[in-house]
Amino acid sequence: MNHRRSALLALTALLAAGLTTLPAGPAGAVEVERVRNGTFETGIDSWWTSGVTAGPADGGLCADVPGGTANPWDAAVGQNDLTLAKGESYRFSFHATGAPEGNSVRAVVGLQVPPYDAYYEVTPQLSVSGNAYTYTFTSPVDTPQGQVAFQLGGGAAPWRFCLDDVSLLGGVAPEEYKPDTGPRVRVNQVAYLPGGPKNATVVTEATEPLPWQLKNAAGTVVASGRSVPRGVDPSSGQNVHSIDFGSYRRAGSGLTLAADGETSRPFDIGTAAYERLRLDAAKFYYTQRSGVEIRDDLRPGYGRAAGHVDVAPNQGDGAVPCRPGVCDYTLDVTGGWYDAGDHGKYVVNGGISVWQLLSTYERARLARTGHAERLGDGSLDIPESGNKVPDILDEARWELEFLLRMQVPDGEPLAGMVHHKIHDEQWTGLPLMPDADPQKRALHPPSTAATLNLAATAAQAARLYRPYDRRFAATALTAARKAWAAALAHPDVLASDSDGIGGGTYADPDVSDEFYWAAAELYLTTGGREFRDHVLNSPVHTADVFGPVSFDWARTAVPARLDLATVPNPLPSRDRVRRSVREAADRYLTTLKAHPYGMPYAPEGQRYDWGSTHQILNNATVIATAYDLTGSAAYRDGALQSMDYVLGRNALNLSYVTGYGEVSAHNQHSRWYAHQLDPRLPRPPAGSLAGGANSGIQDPLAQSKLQGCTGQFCYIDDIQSWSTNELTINWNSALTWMASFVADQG
Ligand code: 9MR
Repeated sequence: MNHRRSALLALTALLAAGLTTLPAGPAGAVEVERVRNGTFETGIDSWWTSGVTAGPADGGLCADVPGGTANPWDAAVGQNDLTLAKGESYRFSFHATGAPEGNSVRAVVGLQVPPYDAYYEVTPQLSVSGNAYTYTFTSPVDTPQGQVAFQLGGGAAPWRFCLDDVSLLGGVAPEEYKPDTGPRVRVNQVAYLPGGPKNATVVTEATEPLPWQLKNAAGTVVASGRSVPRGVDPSSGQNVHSIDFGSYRRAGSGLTLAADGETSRPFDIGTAAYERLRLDAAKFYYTQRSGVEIRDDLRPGYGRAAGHVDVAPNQGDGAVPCRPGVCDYTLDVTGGWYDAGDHGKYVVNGGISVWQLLSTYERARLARTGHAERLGDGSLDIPESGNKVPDILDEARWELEFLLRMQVPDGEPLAGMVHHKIHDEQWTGLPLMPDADPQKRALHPPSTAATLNLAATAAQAARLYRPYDRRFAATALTAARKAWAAALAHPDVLASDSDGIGGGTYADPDVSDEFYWAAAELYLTTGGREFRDHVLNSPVHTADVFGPVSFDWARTAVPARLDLATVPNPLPSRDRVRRSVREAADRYLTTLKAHPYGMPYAPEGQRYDWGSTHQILNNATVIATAYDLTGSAAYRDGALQSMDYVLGRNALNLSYVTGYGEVSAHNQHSRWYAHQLDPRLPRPPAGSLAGGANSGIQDPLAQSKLQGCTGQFCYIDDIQSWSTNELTINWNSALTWMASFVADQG
């Protein structure tokens, strides 16, 4: 399990004074003050300072903060040894000033020892005249080693910080988190296609049909009808109706839908937004690149120094050793994409992401409605634009080159296998620019899954790059064959599910689907009998592989089926493969039709998966592929309708794609798009998909706000919620595929 560490300072407390008991709080609970000498009556007793010149002043504590430090925690004041109780709510308050104007303090309640978990943190901007700040949170843990810290570093210029009236009051009433869900009429806030389905959901107490009106931007009613009561939706717990206004087909912008006295957020009817989204979703990858400077002229506001290129404080990816005892060589594993909001690079997640970007292109070339030229050279504004190679292939190659570097060199015992991942030794805090990561990097052991991911994607690359770069295609195919042979020789080397310190585990106990996928891609590229036989003899070939979640980084049988079904090939049982895709699409359509929010996703017990938005899009991809195979409008409409949930037709009335829709996720968990924590940093770029509702709520922030949440409500647009609100390469690849499909239907 991964844990995001927020670096607090482990400094020894000076004094441990007694606790003050205050009058009884709500419901008879006793309110207990945890901070000692919070009003600085006795100077700065009980407080530690680090990297600042601090002392008593103006009845409080003032600190002169030097300029030019790298991290917030390089200059700080705080207090240790505070007892926190799991499930108890605390009111954290203080008074602070900052001069000159515009400086921020990162105020954290967390763990004083490694791994420095932050249980609560805020970064208010301070004023010269001063303000009182008050927050309530619930502790996710029991610990006697709680810490309050005020982190002040990271700024270029020196400044002065003053603090008073610090309090951490236990036993207060928990603050109920109520998301602001806006109007009860829920629509796709971006756009419906003129010739596509148009559906909405109304949250209402009403049990009888309600009248609705569709209005144009001028407020004129252009269509009307009656809603369909759908009862209580188990994925949200809400009583809902659905509205179908698909018979209205005129393009326009700023339309709204009114029902039950409420008016939806505005939306368009048109294709333009999807043409933009297809590119923005794919442009996401350039700014995730490791090992190269991001050019501000190509991504205004997003330029940054190259990360992990052996320039201090980075320890670099140029010559990375293995974890102790794993190998005695080093590898140059520069390049690739950062996985998500962390600085790790993981082969199995890189694999599915590359596959999906390449498949976006391959589909656009092969499908009746495909427009490969829209992803062509010059489409994505990347450094390679203008090299006569489709930009989406150039972008995927950035990751492929990295995957190739992860292969164990010839002459080593596991030659041909592929290292599972490379990442930091410890989890790092937020924000942290890639070039500022001071951690040691290490290669983790090779795994059969990683090896087969390289085999599959390098084989797929070989057929797609051949027209543009024969040498690269040949290199890729050689590596794919070598990986395949190595995987056969070492068929059960699994990544450890406890290897999750400093990076995600990406452990997968079953690699039969990875074997099937790699064999399928090698077969499609080479026609080789060995690969064909493996496909035909694999139990995965005849199994029902289309579950409630069709595919993801750990479930790779469906990618194989989709490619065997769509990429021309003479496989003997190909009809059955194609039928399996159609039948699966029928099932996802049944789910979609039964769902009052119109999505092809109904996990067992409404337990939403980590990254549920991309699971919905991946299920939609199966439906879309059935359309490509058959041309049947029911599949096309189902795939199109699936986008609605992601773009706003949901219980939270929120688009999960940054910059798309009137209200969209924009605080995704990322170490460098950390605007929420540091106003000088940008938000995620337009077109970044948030992971979305996750019933597991594994992070402390989500645990404190979302305990007991139902399905769709298990989400919060907060940078600290890494389990519900991260951005990742494998989620944006699902968005890229689907956005491209939808744009092609315009
Ligand atoms: O997407 C991954 C999810 O399927 C796993 O359950 C989870 C826990 O291992 O990890 C997710 O992946 C994260 C990875 O471990 C580290 N980088 C960020 C990824 C997205 O949160």
